[in-house]
Amino acid sequence: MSENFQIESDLIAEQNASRATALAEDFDYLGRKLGRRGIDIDAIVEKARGLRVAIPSWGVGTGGTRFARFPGPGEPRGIYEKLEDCATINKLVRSTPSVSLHIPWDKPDDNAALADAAKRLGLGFDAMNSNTFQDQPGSENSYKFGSLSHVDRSVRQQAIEHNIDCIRIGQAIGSKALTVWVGDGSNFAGQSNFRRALERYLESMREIYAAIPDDWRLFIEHKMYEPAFYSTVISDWGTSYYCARELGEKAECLVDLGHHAPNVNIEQIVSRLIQFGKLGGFHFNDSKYGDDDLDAGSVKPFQLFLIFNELVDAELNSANGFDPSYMLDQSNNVTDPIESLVMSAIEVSRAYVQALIVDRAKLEDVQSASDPIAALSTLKEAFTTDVSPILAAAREREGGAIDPISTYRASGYRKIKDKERPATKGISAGIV
Ligand code: LRH
Ligand code: MN
Repeated sequence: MSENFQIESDLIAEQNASRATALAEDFDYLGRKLGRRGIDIDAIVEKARGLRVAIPSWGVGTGGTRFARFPGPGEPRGIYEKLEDCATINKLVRSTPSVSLHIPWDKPDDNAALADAAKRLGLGFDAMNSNTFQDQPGSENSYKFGSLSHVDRSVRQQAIEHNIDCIRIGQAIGSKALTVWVGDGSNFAGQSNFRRALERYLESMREIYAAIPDDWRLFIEHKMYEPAFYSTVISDWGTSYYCARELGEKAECLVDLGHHAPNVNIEQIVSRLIQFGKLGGFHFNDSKYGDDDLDAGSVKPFQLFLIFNELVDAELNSANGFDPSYMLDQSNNVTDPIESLVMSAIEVSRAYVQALIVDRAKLEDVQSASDPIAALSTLKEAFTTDVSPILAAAREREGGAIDPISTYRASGYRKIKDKERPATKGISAGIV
């Protein structure tokens, strides 16, 4: 595997050298500006250097829709090539050292070999993702009418065993969490008994929970609709929260930004889950209509900022058990997936840094004074501050690229991978 092309640190150093003066000027200017607000820019850079967001293995392949998928050049053809691309993203932005696998899409033939390969690439593994929304060749039972909530015990048993299998693989490669998203639901009124479906889901999840190691977490991912279009068993944060409470302290709620109706106040859902001690993690992406899985911060950057505003508030007030797991979950249908994931990782860092420079003392004062204009202006002052120099400095100090996209393009990585990876028919690394 090591003979495959990788972007070397001297190329990054060379590219950074040509941008160092401009960055120093911009950084100095921003430092003085924040200094006037009593903010130490270097302290913010140190915080930014610590932010980590996991890459979805399924994100480095070209995604598609039910209408079509347009594979790009040099598509990864398996988990090892997916890891190469994940390592390339981390080399450039230095905030994505872990990968979230999806089973069976990434089922390793040899767990230890996979863990070694990841280690050599400077990567680790974040939450495992089970898949009981597709039937596997040769599988005994179909998930057409559901999985963990299916009326047939044998189907539920198959789905439970699959989730336990994901835990075992995760333990072997160093993961510490399992994300369970099920598409279970109905397409017609009367097709499903809402109460009994949820009871069956919980009964199944209790068996999965029993297999969760003590130092692991179980993330419940809710979603309003799709693939079911009339009702979904775990359709909202309230149901997810109820189930997490029912299951026990290792069970927490995962918020995928695309899994809500348009205009839902997701930052308030985040605040609630933090207050209730059940915020487990995120799948960051963006959307305009449905679960569009677009690049994070590409449609509603203000919403992403407002979500991090709640997260930073919790971090500063060390809310009980507050340790959310940050992951991207997007489908890159028309871009180079590496470029989209690099941009998304940068936008997540941007929202975090903008939230770090919010004048929280002032915000508290104007909130107690019921002064909405002053409150909004206090947030907007942070949101409209161009923190790019802080993000670039954090990457550079971590050994990454000041300008990741230009550096990536200068490396010719995709062209080289196109030669290294002759396309193989029928292999799809993305969601479809
Ligand atoms: C469901 C979802 C879930 C993954 C899948 C790839 O929409 O967000 O997190 O399993 O996408
Ligand atoms: Mn998701």
